[in-house]
Amino acid sequence: MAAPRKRVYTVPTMIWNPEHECMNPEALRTLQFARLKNLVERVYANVPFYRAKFDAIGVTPADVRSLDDIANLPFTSTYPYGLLAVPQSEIVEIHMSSGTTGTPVVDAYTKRDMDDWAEGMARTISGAGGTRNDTVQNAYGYGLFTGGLGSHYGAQKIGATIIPVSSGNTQKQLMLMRDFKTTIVTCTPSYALYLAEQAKEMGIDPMSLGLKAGCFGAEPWSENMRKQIEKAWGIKAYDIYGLTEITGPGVAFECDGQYGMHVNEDLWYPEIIDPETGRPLPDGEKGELVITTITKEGTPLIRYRTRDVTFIIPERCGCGRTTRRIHRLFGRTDDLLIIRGVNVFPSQIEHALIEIQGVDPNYLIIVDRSAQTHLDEAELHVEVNPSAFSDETKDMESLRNKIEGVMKSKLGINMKVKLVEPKSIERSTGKAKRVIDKRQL
Ligand code: DLL
Repeated sequence: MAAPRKRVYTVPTMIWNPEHECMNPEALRTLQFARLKNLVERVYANVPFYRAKFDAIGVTPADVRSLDDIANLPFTSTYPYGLLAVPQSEIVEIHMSSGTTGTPVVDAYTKRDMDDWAEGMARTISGAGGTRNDTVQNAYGYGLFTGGLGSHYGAQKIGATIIPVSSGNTQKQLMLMRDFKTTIVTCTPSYALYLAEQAKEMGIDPMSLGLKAGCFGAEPWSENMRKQIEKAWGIKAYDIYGLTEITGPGVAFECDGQYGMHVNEDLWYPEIIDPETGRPLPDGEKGELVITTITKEGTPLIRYRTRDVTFIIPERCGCGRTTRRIHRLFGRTDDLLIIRGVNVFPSQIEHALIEIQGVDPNYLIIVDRSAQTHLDEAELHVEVNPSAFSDETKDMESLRNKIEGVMKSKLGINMKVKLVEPKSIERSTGKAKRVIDKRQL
């Protein structure tokens, strides 16, 4: 019998974890099934919410006999509180976002969850060509938002030098890029364009800063925008995906091929479903992305409906990774607005308006992307209540300022408010049209 051959990887070193990213697809499915089974057992035993959902449709962990049986498990559509599947003492960090459905979501991580998150982001930054020799300027916001710390942990895991500058502070960003010779930038795509624009205004040629790549995500963007960013900076711009409920960024990322984002399937199992019927769709068909967090300990999610619309690219990627790719996102099944990276639901605006005296909760939000700054701009038209309508400019001015202040403090976005006459906003007998999105994404 021939001696067993030494395992040799012929893939480029940029693949952070060839063992999992280039796994034989059958072996990957076996691993996914083992992890799914373990997850189902854990949540059934520890999370009353899941046990009740399983019991309601007569499914027990013993009914999960193959990976395909995932289709028999119930979806999780909203992210309820109380999903902790481990004692609180096991939780080492929490993050939060305004939530993609309008209700705030809290994600609680154990030590292992933190490792998986860093792993997902290490693969992401490596996918963009990052190594320990790189300097990563992290301009995603630090704090409860997952973009900042998620990218931080990933960059740290690959041993790169991190500049934890967080978002904003444009002049300082450019100064840091120049002084510390940043090679990779991580931020929202709109901010990347804004930074380039500002650099030019300050007389700095962005190309002269010597960046080589950027990891951009957290908001919708387009191929056209990618071209603009790449041209302005002379870099490769990579699309990266994730959401707070499913740990944060690092769920899926582009490789050098820049066509579709590899899902870290050994950690987060993807499905595409028909959003109307809930029926699973085959690879290649466009629908709603559903994710099961097969290794998550703190707040695991079974078949979480992301509301993001994409398809799984059926062909294997030429980069050497065997993990499946999701196409660049097409949009969402709901009406979530992402303005400068901040998630806003029209219903949240409505709730905030209800509390302000003198205005009716009749409003229209117009979102556009400035041709000069490439940043999103939101204008909110609000109907003034007839009892509060005044000819005094200063009264109207102070009401307008008040609304702008409330929007900033409650929703975290700067909106230009325009007060309009009572009953001037078009009414509808069906669903009200609250949003006009003029952005060409
Ligand atoms: O935005 C996590 C993240 C941070 C991803 C940094 C990438 C980079 P949330 O604030 O919970 O989490 O928002 C998640 O943002 O459901 C999508 O609708 C949208 N989104 C995220 N990445 C992309 C992308 C973070 N690459 C929601 N393209 C998701 C389009 C994206 N939309």
